[in-house]
Amino acid sequence: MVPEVVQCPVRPFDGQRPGTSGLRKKTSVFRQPGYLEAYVQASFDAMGGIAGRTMVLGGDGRFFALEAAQTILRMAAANGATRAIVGQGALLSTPAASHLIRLRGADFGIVLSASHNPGGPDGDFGVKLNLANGGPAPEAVTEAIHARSRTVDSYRTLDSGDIDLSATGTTTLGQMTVEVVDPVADYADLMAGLFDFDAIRALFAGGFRIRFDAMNAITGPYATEILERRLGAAPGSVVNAVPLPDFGGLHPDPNPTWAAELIALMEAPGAPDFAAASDGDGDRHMILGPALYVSPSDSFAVLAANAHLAPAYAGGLKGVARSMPTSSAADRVASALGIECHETPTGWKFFGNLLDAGRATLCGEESFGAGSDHVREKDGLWAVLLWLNILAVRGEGVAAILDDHWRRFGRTWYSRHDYEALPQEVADAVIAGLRGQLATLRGHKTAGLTVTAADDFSYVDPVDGSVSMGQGLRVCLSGEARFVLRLSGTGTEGATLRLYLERHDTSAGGDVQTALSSVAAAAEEIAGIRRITGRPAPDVVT
Ligand code: G16
Repeated sequence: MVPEVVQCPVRPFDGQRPGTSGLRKKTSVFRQPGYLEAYVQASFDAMGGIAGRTMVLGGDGRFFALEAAQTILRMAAANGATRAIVGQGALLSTPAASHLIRLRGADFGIVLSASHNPGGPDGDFGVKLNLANGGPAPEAVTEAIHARSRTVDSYRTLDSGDIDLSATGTTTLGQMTVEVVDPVADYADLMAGLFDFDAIRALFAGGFRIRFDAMNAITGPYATEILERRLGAAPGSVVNAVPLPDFGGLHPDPNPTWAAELIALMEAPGAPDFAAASDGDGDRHMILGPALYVSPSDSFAVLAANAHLAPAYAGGLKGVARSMPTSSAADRVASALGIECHETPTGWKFFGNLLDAGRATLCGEESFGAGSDHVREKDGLWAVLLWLNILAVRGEGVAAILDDHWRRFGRTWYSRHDYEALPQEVADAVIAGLRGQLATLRGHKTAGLTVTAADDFSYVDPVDGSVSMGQGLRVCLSGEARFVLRLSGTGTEGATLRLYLERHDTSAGGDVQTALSSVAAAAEEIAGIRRITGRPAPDVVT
């Protein structure tokens, strides 16, 4: 018997405005009766309805994802979708979901993840919407979802039970076909087509040692299949390899603070030749060499400078793009290569048009994200594989490659200081204080530096002309230095201030924080973060 479509009343919920990357809230907020349903119905309505459409569905396996997947499947069927392609166990990394949407010509995808935020009943949950190009819904759509969420008063669902997502195969839910697929296979095949797997295999066969920390999150099955099974890395190279609903209590954010164990391993004698970590949903990466942390901005610049060594990019890059707070290291590479370099607001959604229009091949962000036009999301394992391809072809280690890069392009010293979980009004006061000074800062001297320009970044998309205002406060300083201040759009507790520090020179060695001390002093003198917040130091330094 075909289950009945039912129309359930629901009240609109406040605050269903997608942030930098989808709607992220405490899991307990998402578990309120009707909360997920109201948001999903608003999303379907904002897309003009989903009748006759095909949806991809998956996520990073965090707590509440399986339940949410069943709810969304029932709603998709009741709203007239004809097909749902679901990762087995409701698992799909963000880049794999993006690939599946493109591969299967799906109309949209939903990824259940709060990315690098912790999971579990007391952690975070999130819903991301991607469109037919495989990329995150652009601002026009996320704003339409928010607008609809304020008026939605009912949702459509099926009067039916759960379906089995634990095994691959095809079934039906009402009139909708549900195809449960292996979450890893298509993505692994894509990677095999981009990179020189023979060269990487030879590298591992020659004794090259790698440690990949999947942080009990989604990349475990992908990394095990690709690195260990297909490329021959030693068994056990991938650690924390099973996705757990609460990430085993880990904070699945690949940075020196939250991947401290991996950092310690790489600092110790006998460290592997190369290490990497990824985040909750598999779109971020951190790269390490023995006693060496590669800043994400440098990682992106190195990838851009060496991408031609991988088969997929052997013909050269059409252009590169980076988010505004990301360091200018990649700009110098683009200039040497004679290719376009775009500066976008923070959020992968801003790269979509550039990738679709063939204006950029590689995109990167300071927040441990890099990717290419192979999908429309950043991609952690892709970055790791491109690094391995480069190491294999050049026959050099991470340190030698970085040293060579800095010799060629100079060094862009870079660090981000995060002040987390601040009372919203306190964080707003810091932002307002700096914004109020922007017009008069030019010529101001402090900490041996002079302000050369200051503004509130706005972006005009060169492809569709859309304008995004208020995307971060920039203060440029003499000596090729600058600082940037903005509020995070991905936190779920209070407000997080991000201070980005940068300075370029021709030296290579030394301590990053020391190299940036005058920029940090200038930022404090001008913006007064510690003075206003009363915090003696940042919570996280990357
Ligand atoms: C998301 C976005 C990225 C952004 C990052 C941090 O990544 O896709 O573009 O750089 O958040 O954003 P914010 O500084 O606003 O917190 P993810 O990996 O969390 O999806």
